[in-house]
Amino acid sequence: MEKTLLLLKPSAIQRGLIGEIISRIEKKGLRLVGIKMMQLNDDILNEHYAHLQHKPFFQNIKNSMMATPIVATCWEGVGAVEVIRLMTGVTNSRLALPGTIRGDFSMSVTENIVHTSDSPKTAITEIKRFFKDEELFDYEMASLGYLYAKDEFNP
Ligand code: IDP
Ligand code: MG
Repeated sequence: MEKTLLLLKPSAIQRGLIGEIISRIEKKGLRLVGIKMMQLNDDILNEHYAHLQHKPFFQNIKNSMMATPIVATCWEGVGAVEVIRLMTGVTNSRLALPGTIRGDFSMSVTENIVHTSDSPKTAITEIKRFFKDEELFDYEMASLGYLYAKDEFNP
């Protein structure tokens, strides 16, 4: 099944939103397969935000991501990348729709609460960046038969 990365940024930690956000994803029906607290540094952020390295705000983003530890989470489900991306909302939180994480909890572009992988290909690279193989778990989810119909997911 598809996996995706969700990082709770320092803005989520400082705003007291860790539980709320994890709870939303849990209730939606994704399976939590990895979770840990980490202090990010320049090296990992240069890699993670390489697509923004020439932007004038690059250092600001990195500083924002290093301000406190973050909580890295990995989730699994059918179409997990798209589902969590939709639940995240657009980058500029002021334009993110109500009901999304950014739309409900943030007024900022930079301090926008979460990072979420934007495609299945990116998700694979990003999960490897933040989790070792042994930090990801495979276990039976008792609710699976009620989360999906047999023609949607049949292990
Ligand atoms: P995403 O997080 O919605 O995928 P990206 O374009 O990948 O957005 O940008 C990564 C992060 O960089 C954003 O979540 C946001 O924190 C920050 N960022 C992106 N664009 C801007 C900007 O124009 N000004 C300030 N910060 C930005
Ligand atoms: Mg992105």
